[in-house]
Amino acid sequence: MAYVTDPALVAIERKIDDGISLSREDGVALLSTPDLHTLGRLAKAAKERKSGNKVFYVLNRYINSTNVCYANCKFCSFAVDEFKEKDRLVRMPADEVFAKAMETGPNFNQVHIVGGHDPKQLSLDYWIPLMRRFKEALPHVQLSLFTAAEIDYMARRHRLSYDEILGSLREAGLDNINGGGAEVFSERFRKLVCPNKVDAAHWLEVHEVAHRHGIASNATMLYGTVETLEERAEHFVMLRESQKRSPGFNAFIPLAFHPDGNELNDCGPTTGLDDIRMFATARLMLDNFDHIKAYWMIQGLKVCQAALQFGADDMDGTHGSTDEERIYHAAGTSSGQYVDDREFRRLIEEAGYVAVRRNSTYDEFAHDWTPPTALRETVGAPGA
Ligand code: V47
Repeated sequence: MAYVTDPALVAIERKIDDGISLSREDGVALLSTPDLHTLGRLAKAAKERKSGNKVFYVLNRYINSTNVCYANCKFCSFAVDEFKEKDRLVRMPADEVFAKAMETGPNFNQVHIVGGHDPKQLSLDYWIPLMRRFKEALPHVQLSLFTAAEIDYMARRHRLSYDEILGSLREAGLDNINGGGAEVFSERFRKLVCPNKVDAAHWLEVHEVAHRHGIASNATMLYGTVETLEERAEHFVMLRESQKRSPGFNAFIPLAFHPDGNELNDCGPTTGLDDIRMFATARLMLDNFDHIKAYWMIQGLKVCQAALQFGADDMDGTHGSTDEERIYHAAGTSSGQYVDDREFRRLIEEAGYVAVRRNSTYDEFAHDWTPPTALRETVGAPGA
């Protein structure tokens, strides 16, 4: 029998053993417990019940196609004012986004693209032909595009319902919606920090409608600014309820705040222990999510490797390039732009797990899988 030093965790362990979902109060207890050993033991066991000895990674290409954004979120260092900051402005024509994906070579399984609320780029006229072009050239590459905030913005601009816009995007090949834009669902937080962004109810609705169209998705929480532990715990409960109403979330990704160059700079960075608590609490609160992602670019490779002992079962992807990620690099991440897949395998095996290559929807591939020869010849030499 393991020794539990925090009495609050005794009742929580009993609930988990009985298959009872944890409450908001349990979430706060997990986020504040000094008993990290028990937290880790419970989260690791929960991970192993879901994904056994597997930990996932993906060969992917990451692109921020525009950094023009009119949302003005206080945590953001990425967005530019297109008139005042022309030297930092990135707004890629569709041909450039396509060429960047193609230069990765044929051997990858996901293209991940997010941008800003850019009125010139967030339109169906831009995205539908580009998505079709991707699917024609690289049918094995899943399209993980947009956040719910971008989809809400695009739907409002086109005066379309979520059902209509997501139907069109699915038809053009959208496989997965990225988890960003969730921030913290609390109304108090959103009013203070991101008042111009989609509210919680609409963020959840976009994902729920997407799931009904067969589009998978992820969810996130931005932690480490002005939110309370109660607000973090409530965010988990809201995600779990949404997953019950309309299943389709694959992974939850805790997003640690990065303070450089934004208005919340005084909050400072998160600590490694904050990060570890978030992975473990997410795993225990989100009992109807299969995957908790420790994204190397956000918490760094070493914290993410440690997170594998605290409930995480995914490290995200290679990124396949040198200069494409801007959200975290503008805000001061010290992670690079690219991780070789051999490095993921080493980190995962050192942690005692089996490394499994995946795509956005967690289909599994052999590490040395390559697309059929005919496709390789049309696309070019194997890369990434
Ligand atoms: O919504 C912005 C966050 C998100 C900062 O689905 C920041 O696999 C920390 O969609 N410090 C967008 N976070 C990124 C996104 C994403 C990220 C990782 C994985 C997935 C996935 C999707 O980035 C935003 C916001 O929450 N963000 N600025 C910052 N300074």
